Amino acid sequence: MDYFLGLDCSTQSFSGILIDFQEKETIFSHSINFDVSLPQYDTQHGVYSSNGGKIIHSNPLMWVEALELLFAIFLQEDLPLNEIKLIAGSGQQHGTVYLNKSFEPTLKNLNKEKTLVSQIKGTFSRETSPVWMDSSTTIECEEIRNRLGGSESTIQITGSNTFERFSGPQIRKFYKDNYSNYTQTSVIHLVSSFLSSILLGKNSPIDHADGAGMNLMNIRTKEWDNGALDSTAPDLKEKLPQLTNSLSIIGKIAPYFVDRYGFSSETLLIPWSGDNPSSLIGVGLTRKGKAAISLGTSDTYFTYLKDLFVDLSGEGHVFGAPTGDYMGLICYKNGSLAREKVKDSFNLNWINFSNILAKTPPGNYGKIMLPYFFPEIVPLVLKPKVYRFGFDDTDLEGNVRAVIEAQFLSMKIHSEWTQEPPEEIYATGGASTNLEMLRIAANIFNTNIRQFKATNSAALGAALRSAKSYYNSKNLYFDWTELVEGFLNIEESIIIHPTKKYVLLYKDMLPIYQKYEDYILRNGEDPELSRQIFIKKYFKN
Ligand code: XUL
Repeated sequence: MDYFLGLDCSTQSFSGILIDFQEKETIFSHSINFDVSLPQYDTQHGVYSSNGGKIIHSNPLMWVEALELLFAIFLQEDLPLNEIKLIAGSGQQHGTVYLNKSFEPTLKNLNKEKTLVSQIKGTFSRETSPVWMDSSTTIECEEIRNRLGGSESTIQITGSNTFERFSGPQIRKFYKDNYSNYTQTSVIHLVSSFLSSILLGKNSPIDHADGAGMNLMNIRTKEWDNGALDSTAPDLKEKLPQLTNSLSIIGKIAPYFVDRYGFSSETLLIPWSGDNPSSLIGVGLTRKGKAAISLGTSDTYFTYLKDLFVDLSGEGHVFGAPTGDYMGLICYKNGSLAREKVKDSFNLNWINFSNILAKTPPGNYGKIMLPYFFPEIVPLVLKPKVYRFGFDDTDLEGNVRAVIEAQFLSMKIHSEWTQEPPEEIYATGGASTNLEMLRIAANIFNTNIRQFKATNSAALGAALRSAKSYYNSKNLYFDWTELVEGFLNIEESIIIHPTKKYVLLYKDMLPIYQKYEDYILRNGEDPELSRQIFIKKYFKN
């Protein structure tokens, strides 16, 4: 039996999907919500927020405890763990974990009678981990960018401009603020490579896909870039794991998991990757012409890129793709948490929320929102504030529609750099179950949106990467598309088509929305007149 396990440690939960490759089916899937199942860590939405939402950390021990909980559930469910051929995982991107010199020896000598958490808790040189929602490193971004010769050369070297949440600026801040703890750090892992190390029983490499989200890897050579390392912090190379291909087998599962949970000692491992690169596989973006929107804690828009090209405007990122190629991505912090803010401020549930979307008109009577409930990545907004034009915060229907229209209008505007208008967009992530939201996206993008049954594409992507790597090692080279499609249940997916008259309406609304961004963020002209013309054209006759 060829079973493969995919794990995913995201912002708010830890998930696992076990697939049976021959039968092309998912035999078990489970998610552990951090706030609900591990309340002793006292997180809100999986994180700790301070300094007005600028500093956002999480707890690496909580992630490990979630892994232990999940494996305990596997045992209860009597899953055939000893039949699993290969395990892979993915993690929220950019977050960093700081470990002292006892980390690796501890992993090599784990006692199966004790929990992982109790054994590794003394191995951190920094108790908490800055995660992708953190935006406290603007100064460090500027310092690194200047040392690398400005934005354009930073983008050409690392695939992205410096971004507050990226690992390099975060590491630099730690080195500046906590020099003594920095010197006691013997290894800095990403969330992905940290968890990969736990399963491997020693330090795991970082895969090229997730490594690209650090401002430290050269996007062309896929090696650590000496200029970027030197611009970030001293002696950094010694503290970073190796980089490797996303599909390379890095070893076998540590004896601890064989003895405690009954995995086979022959279970192979490949490095964990980032959640977005893993989702790229999980939704089947393994060839040109398609894009995906992932609607989770972060909202992301991503495409598969056969060839490398970068966004010199500096808003987008190029990461590695687990296929060995590339992916283009933009990321929003005001994703599900912004939607939730609106929902909660009117005491709605998601059903009422959708019903309101269904009964309000596209264009929202010209009510426009810039939804910066939290600091935003694209466009860069460091001080959160919600701007409303033509309505206020007491207007229930106006707010519900405005937040969703704003999210997709912004996504359309800021994804233009990926150049290729997609033939179809695949939707994934928790909120992709909401058809009313997807209808708005279809009209704004003027593209069919395909909704799949499975929403955890990151964990599924990890399981599929496992299968691909395993069969490669047996000289059985499955085509990616063939491999993924078997699990996607394309025939059961739903397609949402754009409606021509609304496509035209949003075509008019898009430049107005863009002008509002310019007006608020770059001192542009007040677009009130254009908004009035839009209202007159669509709502006053
Ligand atoms: C991508 C990003 C987020 C995280 C969390 O650049 O920051 O999507 O990966 O999911």
